[in-house]
Amino acid sequence: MRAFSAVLTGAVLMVGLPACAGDGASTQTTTAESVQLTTVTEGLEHPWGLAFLPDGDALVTERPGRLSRVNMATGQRTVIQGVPAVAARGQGGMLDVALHPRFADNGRVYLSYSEPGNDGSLTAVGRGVLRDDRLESFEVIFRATPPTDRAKHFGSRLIFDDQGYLFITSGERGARDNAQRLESHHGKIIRLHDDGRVPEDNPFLSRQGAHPGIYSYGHRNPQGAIFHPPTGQLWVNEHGPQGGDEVNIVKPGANYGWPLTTYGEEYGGGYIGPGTMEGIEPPIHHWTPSIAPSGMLYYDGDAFPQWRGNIFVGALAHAHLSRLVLDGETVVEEEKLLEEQGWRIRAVDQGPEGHIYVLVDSDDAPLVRISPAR
Ligand SMILES: [Ca+2]
Repeated sequence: MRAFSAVLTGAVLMVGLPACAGDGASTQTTTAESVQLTTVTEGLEHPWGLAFLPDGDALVTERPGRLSRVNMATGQRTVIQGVPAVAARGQGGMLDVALHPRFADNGRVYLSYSEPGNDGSLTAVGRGVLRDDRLESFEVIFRATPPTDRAKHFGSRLIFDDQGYLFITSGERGARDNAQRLESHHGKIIRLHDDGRVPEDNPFLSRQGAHPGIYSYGHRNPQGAIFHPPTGQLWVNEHGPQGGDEVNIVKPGANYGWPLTTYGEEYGGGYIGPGTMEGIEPPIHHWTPSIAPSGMLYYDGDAFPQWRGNIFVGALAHAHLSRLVLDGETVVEEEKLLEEQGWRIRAVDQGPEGHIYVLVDSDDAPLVRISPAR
């Protein structure tokens, strides 16, 4: 505990957010805010998902296969037992964690991960009951088929809506044509009941050969998801190829275009398709060049009143935290925060007191609290 106190003291930084260089009409500096960055815990190995528990602790996943409870006051971590084995290879491993909307009553914790198998790995989602730092009665409720030995583009963000439906963002696993094929779970948004059953009003139930869990298609590698409170709609972000990272508003049955449309190009250059096309749902925002967007947050806390209603997106390749200012469903301003830190940001979430938390992606990574400078 003493060591953690020292770490905490040494890690408190005062950071004035720098004016950001404009690289497009949508980028401008709007905030002269100063924030305090505090390392809550460190030494995490490629952390991926973050979920706050009702008691103020948080659950954090690490890609090699761990789920831990973090005491947010002391930084002390306790490894949760009873988690499934994962195929920790490439971009795969233990990925997201989410709590059931009625976690306080049922203790249910959901995990997405790459499940090992004879034919490679597949993105699986399962749930267990958290009891005394152990996940009990773990059961798989979804598998994104078919399995593949390509260890990338898992997607895997988990989010519940206010009716208790579970949405799973599923990447195309590096085989782009999968995204347009309704016989594949890859490159899709999936919508299920909390036990994995398919809702009776999913859009492709009557389509011959289509997987009934599919809610939308034509996605590449969606790794961030929020429910936009003013509209109740699901918003996701997804990695484009070279350029063409997107924010999309997810509508049932809609086609989001990959690989028929993209604002990006082949790695190293080369035409893939037009940015928009009849019958394709266009992104409401896109980044070219790519920032490699991962976790996403709709901020509605009290700690940063002028950021209420903004969307935050963690950027991996272009290491920063993107703050998007909205006018309705239009992004009108963007600010790049924490560029000086150079962090690949995997996840971003809002804590109970309205502070913002980010998970950094590296083999020796911190969980960082962003709070107002005092
Ligand atoms: Ca698209």
